[in-house]
Amino acid sequence: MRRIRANAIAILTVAWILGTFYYLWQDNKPQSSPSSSASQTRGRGHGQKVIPGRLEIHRDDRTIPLIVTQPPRAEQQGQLLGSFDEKAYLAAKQLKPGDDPYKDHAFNLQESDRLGSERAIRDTRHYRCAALTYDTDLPSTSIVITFHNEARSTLLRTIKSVLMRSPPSLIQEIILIDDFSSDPEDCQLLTQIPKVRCLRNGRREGLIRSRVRGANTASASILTFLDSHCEVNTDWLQPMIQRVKEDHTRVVSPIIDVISLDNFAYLAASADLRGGFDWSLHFKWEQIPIEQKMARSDPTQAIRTPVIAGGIFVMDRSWFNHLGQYDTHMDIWGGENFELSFRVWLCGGSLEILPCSRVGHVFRKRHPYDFPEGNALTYIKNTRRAAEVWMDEYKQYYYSARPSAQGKAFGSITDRLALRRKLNCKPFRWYMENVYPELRVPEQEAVSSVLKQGGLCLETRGTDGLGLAECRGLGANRPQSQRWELIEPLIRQQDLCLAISAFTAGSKVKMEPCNTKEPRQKWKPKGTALQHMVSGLCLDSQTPMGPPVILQCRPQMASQSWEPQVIT
Ligand code: UD2
Ligand code: MN
Repeated sequence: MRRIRANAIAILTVAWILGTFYYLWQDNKPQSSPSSSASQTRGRGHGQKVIPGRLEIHRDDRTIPLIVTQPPRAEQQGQLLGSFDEKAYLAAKQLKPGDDPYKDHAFNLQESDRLGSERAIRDTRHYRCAALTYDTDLPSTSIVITFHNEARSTLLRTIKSVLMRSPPSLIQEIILIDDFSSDPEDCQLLTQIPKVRCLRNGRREGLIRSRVRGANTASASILTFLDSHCEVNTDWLQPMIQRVKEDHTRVVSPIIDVISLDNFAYLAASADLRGGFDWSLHFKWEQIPIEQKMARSDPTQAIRTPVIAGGIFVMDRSWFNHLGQYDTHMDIWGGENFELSFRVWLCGGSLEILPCSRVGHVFRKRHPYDFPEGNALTYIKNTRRAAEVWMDEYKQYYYSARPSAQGKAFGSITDRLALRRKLNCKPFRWYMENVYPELRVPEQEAVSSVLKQGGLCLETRGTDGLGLAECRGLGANRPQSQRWELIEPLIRQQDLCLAISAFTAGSKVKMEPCNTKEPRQKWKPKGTALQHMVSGLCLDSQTPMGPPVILQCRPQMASQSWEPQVIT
């Protein structure tokens, strides 16, 4: 008997070991997808073809590939650039000895020029991205690039990187919008490159109206926006088009890698970031919230983001048009990324960052171009429009954070408000609760109110009792017992706060010393009701004279309707 058991254990152990080896071998096997020849050569792991330019670091049991994307071979070059004379184009604009290389572009032009129009860059994706495959019938895209006085070398490198590192069938066209640059030839000469078109603005429009102009002439069903100083990385396009093909309401962007403005080194950006902002509508990169990070088992998964940086994204063209393109009353630069992000989330879409798509961008410390109305006023005008149209009551925090915005001109927003109504978009509160709950609402200044229900007022009695009573006094004569301060999440009267006694329906509500960390004291308004945040139950004056309780929320019920009326 014992021998049989020992044999069974031995057989099971061997089967387990073999199974594990088979699993690992499967996982490391180069992907052989009949659809994509690219994925055949780019599988990861051991025992596969050595790809020229590919370096590998061996560490423990893992192989971390450092794939360096190759410049195209000489014979491809001709096809890529058509009749375009690259040397002449670049040679016509050269830094003169003694010129400040940062002056015109706010990056080191000398370094950019020295690099030439193409170079190998490191494949900065997570190694598991290389094993992904994409549909063979992805729709093609129109690339829209607007620029004002971009350096020739960075502009050309942007275009060539797109042509070099995208499957040709996915690139319908590259539309350049020359936003009234000093030299029309910067754009015009580039149309000798196959697929490149150039539209020149008759006056300076700014990037927002320029992008709309580009989108309006695009012929592909998908739009891809890029800044004019980017370098796209290996397989940058397929993940984005795939996600949009699967759901046209998604607006997707890559991880934006950093191209150094000093030496043009291509640096990998962190894959744990998403777009965020503060109440002054200043964009910032922030860490993905810890719960979301913990839930991410697959590093190739899309990252939900409250806002996008703005410059690099892919969007279905019909969806872009349906949602109202951009607010074309915004000028030059700034704020359009918030407006677009709020609109996408509130009107039925979503925003994400795809870690398997990487695009490098030269981030600068100052604007190298002028703002006809001034930089500050333009930013205020644009962000004010975004706040006024989309942020509802939350715009007060924008004005508190940016007091200089008050009273500044921002033009008419009638059309955008009509658009919001037509699209039946959700209130900003929904965005705060569902998309960006991490954005803290600043502590409000204490304002005293009465909490009215019908003709009665909520008042305190004795040490911790509560009940409804006739409202007494006016203004300064209101008794202390009927004065409340609603400072989310607390409902406060001097040092005491409204608290539930237990988390179940029917539990009595009483007063106790305030403590912002105490879950029993946390409330938020829900329509005219006051909802206890943790239990989800609502404040209810079940027996008018007795203490209020918490019951299931039924917002239409008179006993749950509390109207805070500010005491003036
Ligand atoms: C970021 C975005 C940028 C835009 C901006 C907010 C990225 C990588 N970049 O600023 O796309 O969303 O935030 O508005 O997310 N341009 C014109 N006409 C003008 C001014 C600029 O065509 O009057 C072009 C410019 O040449 C460039 C693009 O617009 O190609 C964006 O301008 P930027 O590079 O100065 O903006 P950036 O990257 O600081
Ligand atoms: Mn830029």
